[in-house]
This record gives sequence, structure tokens and C-alpha cells, in this order.
Amino acid sequence: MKLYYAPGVCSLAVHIALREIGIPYSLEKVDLATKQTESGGDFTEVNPLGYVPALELDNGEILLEAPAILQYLADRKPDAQLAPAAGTIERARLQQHLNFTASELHKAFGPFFAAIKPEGTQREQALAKLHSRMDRLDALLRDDRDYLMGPDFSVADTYAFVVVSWSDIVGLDLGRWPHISGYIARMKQRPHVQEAMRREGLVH
Ligand SMILES: N[C@@H](CCC(=O)N[C@@H](CS)C(=O)NCC(=O)O)C(=O)O
Repeated sequence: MKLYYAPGVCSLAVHIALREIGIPYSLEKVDLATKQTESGGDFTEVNPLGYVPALELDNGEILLEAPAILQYLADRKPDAQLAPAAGTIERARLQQHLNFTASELHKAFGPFFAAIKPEGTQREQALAKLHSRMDRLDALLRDDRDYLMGPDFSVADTYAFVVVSWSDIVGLDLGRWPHISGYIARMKQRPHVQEAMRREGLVH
């Protein structure tokens, strides 16, 4: 399998999952500005919309969208227990966390990474929305659960961790969200998280 990625963005969630699950993979870095891959390819031939992650399967098929990729990988190695069985309420709960991360949390960070940053009232509104999503995640972790699904790590954690780790970049003070802060610290203790971050050049 080949993961198209850019350092530290949401493709890091898939990178972590590949390592946690123990599936052999290769990496192809994408320049998100030019849409060129590091081997000189045109990334829009992989994903016409030009965003990562994209996972190339061993038969050449391309799988897109982080929640779908993460669940596909978890299902490839059920013994790793990184997603509950399909059809169970626990699996629906995992999907709830993945969709919340994708469409609420991740998208609430979007305005702060846009080429033209919001200002004035627009910035206040974007910040209020982001705070409300962070509040929600913090509340979910308030019962001192280690991970989103409870005591057990799952692929939902790889994505939520990557997104909340952008807090520093946009200048959010994590003091307001102590449970998220602890969650980030816990995730950073995981050897496969550290290794994926090292391979992307995010830590040494
Ligand atoms: N719906 C996509 C969103 C992926 C996404 O937003 N990727 C960002 C990085 S976190 C990206 O590649 N942005 C560059 C662009 O859109 O041109 C998914 O869930 O995989």
C-alpha cells in the first residue's frame, strides 16, 4: 500500500493507523500547493480534488476520505482490534467519532488555515465554532477515559489526535481543555505515533 501524505496534516492519522495495524506501506509526499508528488507525479491524477490522504491499494485502486480509509485498514487486521465489528452499536459509535472529527472538528479548524484568514466578526464566529467543538470533545473525555471509545485505542483516536494537535499552530490555549491536553500527551506516548511523526519529520 502507498500513502500519499503531507507532513502533519490529516494524512498523519492514516500513517499512524498503518503503523499501529502493522500493514507494510510506502509513503509518497505531496506538495499541496503545487499538487506534485515527490517522485514527480501529478497528484490530481490520484485525487482530482488534490487533497490527502489518498491510499493506493496493492491492486492499484485508490481509496479516499480519512474515515473510510481508517475503517478499511482496521478491518484488514481485525486482530489488531482498532475498530469494533461492523453492524454493532460500538461500530456506529466509532463512525460517530470519525464523522464528528471530519465534519465538525477538522472543518472548524479550516478557516484558520485558509490563505485569507478571517478577521473581525468573522474571526470571532469561526473561533466560537471551533471552541464549541473543542468543548464537546473535552466533555467526551471528561470521564477520564483514555481514548474516544473508552479504555481501548481505536482508529478514531488517530484522526482526533492529529486534528487537536493543530491547536498550537492556530494559537489555541489548551488550558481551557485539560482532558484534550491529557489525551494529546497520552497519544504522543504511543511508539507508533512517535515513529509516524518521526518519519514525517515532525519530531527528531
Ligand atoms: N474530506 C477529506 C479532507 C481531507 C483534507 O482536508 N486534507 C487536507 C489536509 S488536512 C488537504 O490535503 N488540503 C489541501 C487541499 O485541499 O488542497 C478527508 O476526510 O480525507
